[in-house]
Amino acid sequence: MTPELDGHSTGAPAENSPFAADLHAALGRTPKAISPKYFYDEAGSRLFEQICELPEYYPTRTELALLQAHAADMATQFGPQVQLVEYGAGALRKVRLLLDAMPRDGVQFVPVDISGPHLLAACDGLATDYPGLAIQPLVADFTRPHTLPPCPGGTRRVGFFPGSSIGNFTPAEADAFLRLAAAELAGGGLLIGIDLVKDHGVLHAAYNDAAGVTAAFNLNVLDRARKELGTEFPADGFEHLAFYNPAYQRIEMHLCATRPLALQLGGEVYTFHEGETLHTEHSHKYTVTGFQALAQRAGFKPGQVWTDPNRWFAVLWLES
Ligand code: AVI
Repeated sequence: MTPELDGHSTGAPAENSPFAADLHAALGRTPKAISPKYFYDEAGSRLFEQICELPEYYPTRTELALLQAHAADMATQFGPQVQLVEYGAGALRKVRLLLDAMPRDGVQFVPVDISGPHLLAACDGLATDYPGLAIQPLVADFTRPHTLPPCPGGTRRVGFFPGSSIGNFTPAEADAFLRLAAAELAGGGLLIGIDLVKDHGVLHAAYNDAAGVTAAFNLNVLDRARKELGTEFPADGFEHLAFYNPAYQRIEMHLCATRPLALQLGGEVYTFHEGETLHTEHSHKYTVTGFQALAQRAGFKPGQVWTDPNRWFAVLWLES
């Protein structure tokens, strides 16, 4: 059956934007899938902050507790003179725990993030709280080739990639990032946070919170399309779907059509049958040894590991 036209574009100015191009590609492929990077507009970033505070969402608080408890031990892996590179720097909250454990005059801090305004605002705050700290922000997509500031002689370059953000990469993307990092951190190392495979009920709850914040975060992709592209996706046309897929060791998030839909985007019509989904995110869970093997293939030598008593999350030191 051909559904009636449920959404139409009002011809908003951003129709030639990368988001419009990616949304066309996402809706045109089978199965339909879009990059999770489109979650993070202003509203999505605020919703993600709220997710981090949810009782069911354990990764943020577990990683913070690990950093709080072991920052001094982690910092001893780095050595006294360090160029500390934070990948996907964001709000610069977690790195403060490391900086507090490092000799102030031995550190050059290089936060790398694609969002210039956010990065610079976060650096202003850091500079106020850490006077004298050498901060050299770099606005760049850290998953693509980029040029870091030179590392002075006698200084080790150390990467920091917290938050289990690597879980949102496909296995091929994770491998490509680790290879790139191993090359640019040669002679130093990488401190990385990963979310571990665990009881499926715990995982399910973390992505299906009772307050519905994760659902709002997922559905925000459609709000963003409405705001930026003028596409009138019907509010009741999709619902949040998140489940653990053991075959891939990952949580999958989807937007699931509640009925047959026909959506118009910039002159194209895309149909959904009832129950068909737009795949919006995967969040891979690792075992420590599985991740170490991945890192080893990319050129790292596994070092110390810090985990919580439940073994829900791990911070790994990888020598390069
Ligand atoms: C950013 N990233 C590590 C989060 C995760 O858990 O995969 C994003 C997220 N998606 C839903 N809740 C949180």
